[in-house]
Amino acid sequence: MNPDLIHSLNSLRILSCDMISYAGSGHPGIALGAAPIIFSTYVNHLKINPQDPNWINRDRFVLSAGHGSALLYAMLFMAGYDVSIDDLVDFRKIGSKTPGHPEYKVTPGVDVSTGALGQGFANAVGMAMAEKYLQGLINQEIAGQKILDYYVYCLCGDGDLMEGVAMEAASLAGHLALNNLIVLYDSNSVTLDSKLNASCSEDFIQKFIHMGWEVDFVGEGNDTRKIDEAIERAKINRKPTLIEIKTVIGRGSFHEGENLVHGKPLSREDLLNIRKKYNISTNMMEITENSVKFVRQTIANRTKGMYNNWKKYMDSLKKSNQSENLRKIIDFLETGNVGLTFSSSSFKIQNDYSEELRESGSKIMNIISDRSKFFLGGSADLSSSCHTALYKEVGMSKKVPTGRNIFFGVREHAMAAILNGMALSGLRLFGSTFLVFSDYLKPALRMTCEMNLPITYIFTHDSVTVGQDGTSHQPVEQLAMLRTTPNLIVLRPADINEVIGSWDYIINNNKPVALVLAKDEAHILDGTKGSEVSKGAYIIRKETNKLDAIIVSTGIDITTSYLIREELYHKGIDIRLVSMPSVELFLSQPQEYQDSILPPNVKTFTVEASATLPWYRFASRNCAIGIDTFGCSGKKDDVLKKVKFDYDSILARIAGEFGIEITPEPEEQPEETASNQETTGASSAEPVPVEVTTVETDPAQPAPVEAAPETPATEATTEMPSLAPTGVTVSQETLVKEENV
Ligand SMILES: Cc1ncc(C[n+]2csc(CCOP(=O)(O)OP(=O)(O)O)c2C)c(N)n1
Ligand SMILES: [Mg+2]
Repeated sequence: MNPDLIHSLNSLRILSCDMISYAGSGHPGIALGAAPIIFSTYVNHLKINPQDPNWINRDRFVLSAGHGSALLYAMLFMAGYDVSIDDLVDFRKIGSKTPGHPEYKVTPGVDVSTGALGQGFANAVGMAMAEKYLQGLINQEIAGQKILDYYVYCLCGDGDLMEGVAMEAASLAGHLALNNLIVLYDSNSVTLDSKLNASCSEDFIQKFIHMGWEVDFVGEGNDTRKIDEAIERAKINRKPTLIEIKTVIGRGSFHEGENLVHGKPLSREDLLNIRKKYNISTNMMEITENSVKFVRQTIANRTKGMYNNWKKYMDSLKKSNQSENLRKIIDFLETGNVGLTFSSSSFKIQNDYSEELRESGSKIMNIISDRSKFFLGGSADLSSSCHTALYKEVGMSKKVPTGRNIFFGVREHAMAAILNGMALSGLRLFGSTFLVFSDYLKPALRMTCEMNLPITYIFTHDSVTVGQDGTSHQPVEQLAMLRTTPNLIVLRPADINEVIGSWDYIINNNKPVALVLAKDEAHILDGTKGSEVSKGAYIIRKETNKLDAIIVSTGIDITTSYLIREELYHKGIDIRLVSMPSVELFLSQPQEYQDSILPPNVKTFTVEASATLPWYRFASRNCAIGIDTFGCSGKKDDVLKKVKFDYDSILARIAGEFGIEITPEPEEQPEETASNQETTGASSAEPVPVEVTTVETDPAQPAPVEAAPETPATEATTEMPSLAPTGVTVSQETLVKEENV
């Protein structure tokens, strides 16, 4: 073998181990064992330009085994990225370019944040899907296009392959035949705690074959030629490829082959020992010029032509007569412009509008989807329940990679991790499931937030009112979980006005968002405004004379709060009603605004059908009204009564705080309505009107000074328009009239 290559490879090993010992923490096992894999990939295969790390047609490299960060950073330095020896010295220090595990947008050359095992693997699947999608769009414009033809490489370990999320994603990758995906499996049969066989005895090769992958095997992970050959074979496969490469963890160290070397810096003696074994005579954190030169030159010789030719090709394309579509695609690739404009101010909604919120959500996202091909998404097998299908679009498949409805299957966790991978290509994405199952995808949603990716999670069936499916389907604590996730904007709109406002926020702010929608019907409420959603909270019904108290409420629960507010007004309690579609957005407003909506020292109630924990920062003592127990299987109204979140119970609690005792009406068996019988399965084509209770006013009380607006409760039940949920263009003619767009 080429002695320069061997010297460079060994220098990479030593430098990585130096970094770890210098920092006092890190993972030398993978650095010593998997160095030949990463070295071969960078030096002999990746189509990259270290001087242009964001080149849109670069091959992507995902270090799913993120604990190998030192190895990656040392490789990036040697390859010529903007990472210096000083940056390597700063490994794991605050503010450095070289954090403990790879972080997106921190280190040039790092395409995605990894470290939580399994995520990177699934991100790589998403990246490969995004490329297929974009390639498909370009292919419709130019045959034999060369704008995008990159591979996604992923280096993973035993730990990644044990994680469920990787398996979910691998299953979908096989199904979609993502032949642009090459996974390099650092197979050392050792993990952090023990040998792999203490917990795992399956045959990954067989497993992947059954999931529709090509598989390959390299028996000696130190043999870069064999690794090269396997990668060359993988490039021409018609399926995704897993290359199992047998390595020895901590190769060369006193503890090679043992789990001890996985995550403990090598001792001074061991650093000297490996220097001897690998024939490297540098001091700590030093590297020979020759080794760096060899790597940089080999990469440059191999890739310079590719890069320059691609540039020339793009220049000539841009000078040629491009179709409008191609122009948009090139603009998207170069600037990230997804060509979406959306403003809540251009919508006018009928006063008597009424429909399930998930359906309102569906209409708006279908309007958005008409405007940009860079907007797409899917569901973990619940699009017909969440109403998140793009009606004019087809499903994404192996044959039709341009399908804009992604069938993720019942794989919530992979859905979110794949969305992350796809979003890294600049696409605007959404994914849907029931709110209760947001727990299934939390680790990937967390990564969405860490990386600040503009993904919209649409969580429907947002409270115990899902009813008869029972506790497994009734979210209680999920909103608290979402609201405690940093950098996530949680939006729980009250009616279609706020749904439109939510999408306005989503489209114009590029943030990770959880859009939480009720399955229940929502009448439009007097006072709701789409334009106020971005402020997080606003007054929808002001106190009439004097401010006795405030009710803060969200989502569908505002309807109940509204009725209670009116009833209490007639009992002499003057309440301000505040809609708070987003706690996070409200807290980001200037203090003055916050105080104008929620003046300090005013008795404040919060009303939301979910865990009360997030509300204590606003609610007065004993005034956070919510649900802190699991629900139960039963009809919606019965469930609400059982968890004491029905109209009467909430009214009695608030009134009780003012010394007014309200005796709930004798319990009646609620009538069987179609709405509370419906299960969480796909909804019927004809929405069914819900019954609305009429509020009795108390004639003994003085009439309000200011006439109360007509409340939804006093309106007759609105006959809802019929909307076919699938395969039909959503008509906006009578329901949502958009102006000036
Ligand atoms: C989701 C997750 N769980 C646990 C860890 C902690 N952890 C980091 S590496 C590792 C062992 C991984 O084993 P393997 O992939 O075989 O890596 P190797 O020891 O061979 O380097 C564990 C448990 C993690 N980073 N992510
Ligand atoms: Mg291992």
